[in-house]
Amino acid sequence: MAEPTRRLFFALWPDAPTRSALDSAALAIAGKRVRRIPAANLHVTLAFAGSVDAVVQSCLETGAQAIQLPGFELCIDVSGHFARPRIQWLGLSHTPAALWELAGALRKALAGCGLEPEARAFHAHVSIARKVSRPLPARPFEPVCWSIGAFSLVESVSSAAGVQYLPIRTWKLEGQAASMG
Ligand code: 2AM
Repeated sequence: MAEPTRRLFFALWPDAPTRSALDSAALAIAGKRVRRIPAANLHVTLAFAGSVDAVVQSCLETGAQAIQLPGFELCIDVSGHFARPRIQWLGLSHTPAALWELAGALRKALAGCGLEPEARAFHAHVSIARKVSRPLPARPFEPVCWSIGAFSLVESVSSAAGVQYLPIRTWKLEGQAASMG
């Protein structure tokens, strides 16, 4: 019998005020006529593992545990569109070096567990609406600045009701911001 698997990814998982601010920004961009991704699902993917068994999950957790990087601040202040997956997103006009480092370290951890390297380059974003064929017109929104003190391993669970993301483990980053994220 095939091993049971879980669909996993590493992410920046917003605290409640950040989630609410991201949802307000998403509403400002998408308006009410576009079906938005539910507020509870908003996040920044750092590295995508896909469907993995318990052995690989444990390897990923060991890899994540070994990461020693500082906390940092980021500001989500732009919106854009990915044409092929038809996603409208919120993103950053400036990606902090610490965020590149964290995403890079997690991609290395994935590779160390035998997973295929990701085909796409890291592009920090929060998906806000799917099945958007053309970029939504630029509209002003209040930038969302976010203290990143931790990152999470998240499970994607699909059901008839839709997809749900469940953070299953969180690791703190070093430094002052660690207690805030
Ligand atoms: P998206 O928001 O750009 O769609 C859970 O599915 C998360 O993992 C989503 O944030 C999604 O990114 C990302 N994801 C899904 N499939 C992926 C893939 N094949 N490669 C990289 N990231 C992926």
